[in-house]
Amino acid sequence: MNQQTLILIKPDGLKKSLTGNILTRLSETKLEIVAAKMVRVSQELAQEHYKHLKNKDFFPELIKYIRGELHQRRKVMALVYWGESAIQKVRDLAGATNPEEAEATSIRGSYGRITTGGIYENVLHCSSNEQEAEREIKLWFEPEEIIVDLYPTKITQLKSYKKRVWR
Ligand code: DAT
Ligand code: MG
Repeated sequence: MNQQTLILIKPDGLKKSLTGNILTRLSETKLEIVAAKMVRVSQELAQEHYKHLKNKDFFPELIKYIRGELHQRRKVMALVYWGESAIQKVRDLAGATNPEEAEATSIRGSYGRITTGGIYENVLHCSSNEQEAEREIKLWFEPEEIIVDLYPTKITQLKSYKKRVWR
């Protein structure tokens, strides 16, 4: 079954110059990239993305981490991968959430670490199921940023609309 999944290359992955390595590993899946961009993550976006973890002790640090406050890299790379069993293929390649438990050859096993402060720096995020993938893709991307139609859309008339354009 064809699926789509959200991937984020997290600030530690960017700081360690792992973007190329991670994309190369992901290309083993033969999935198709249907969207990609660099994002400066707002407090609101970070909290919404990780809302299922908001009661955890590590939540405040997790928000700082995904916003790049721990790596002086205030950006993540966001991508949508599409194809047969995309969610499981990417999860398998990514490895376990805890990088110390992740299989050594997985992406997190190869490049992740746990900081002395207990943060799981696991270099990438990937959606965990179809419902989460839909929620996350709609949170991170506008329909026109994705080159295929993944979910139903509608046209809406915006009354007063301000937009930044090239001067
Ligand atoms: P995943 O990123 O594998 O989907 P998750 O959604 O359960 O895992 O957690 C999101 C992130 O939160 C995870 O990438 C790292 C962090 N995290 C999860 N459990 C943690 C823990 N016990 N201690 C520290 N950080 C944790
Ligand atoms: Mg998750």
